Amino acid sequence: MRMRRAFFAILTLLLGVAPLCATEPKLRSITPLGGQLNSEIEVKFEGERLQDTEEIIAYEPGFKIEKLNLVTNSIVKAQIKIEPDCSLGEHHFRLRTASGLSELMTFFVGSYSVIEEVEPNNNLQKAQPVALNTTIEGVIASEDIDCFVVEAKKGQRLSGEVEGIRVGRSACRGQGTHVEIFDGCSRQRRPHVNGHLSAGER
Ligand SMILES: [Ca+2]
Repeated sequence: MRMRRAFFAILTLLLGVAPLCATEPKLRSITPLGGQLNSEIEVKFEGERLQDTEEIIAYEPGFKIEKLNLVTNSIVKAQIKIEPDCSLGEHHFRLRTASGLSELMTFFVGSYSVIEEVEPNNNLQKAQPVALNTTIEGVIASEDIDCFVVEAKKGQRLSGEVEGIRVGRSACRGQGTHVEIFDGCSRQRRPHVNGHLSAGER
């Protein structure tokens, strides 16, 4: 009799927990992944059960949510102002809905204007032309090569930086970033200069 009571109590507890988990918001992505300092951009949050979003929580100062638009159950759009005093680098956003908090997602703030990567750009012949002092945003779904071409004068210093974040541990295991610079005329690889070019991942 004591055993039957114990079984009944555990079953009731499990049945009570299941509906609570199903109401929590699920945040899968933020696009764009970053923005320029002192600008206003539209940011799209995609996931599940986002229809009752009430707030975008920014964990660092420097963001002003101008407008919140609940598009569908899986898409929320927000007009976000990146204030002049916002710090450069990685920031963190989370959605608060009437039924819970979403996962934490990262958002990068840079000093340059942001453009999207355009595929195909997998070899030097198809390199995407970009202006200097530009941030290029893209997503690596699997192994990929991205080529970009910039115009520079002889002797001009060129600095490049890669910031990458893994989305899902198992799908991206072993993934890394690597940067090479080629001379546009001779197509010869140029040696890296210490401190001027870096690639990183987390
Ligand atoms: Ca590519």
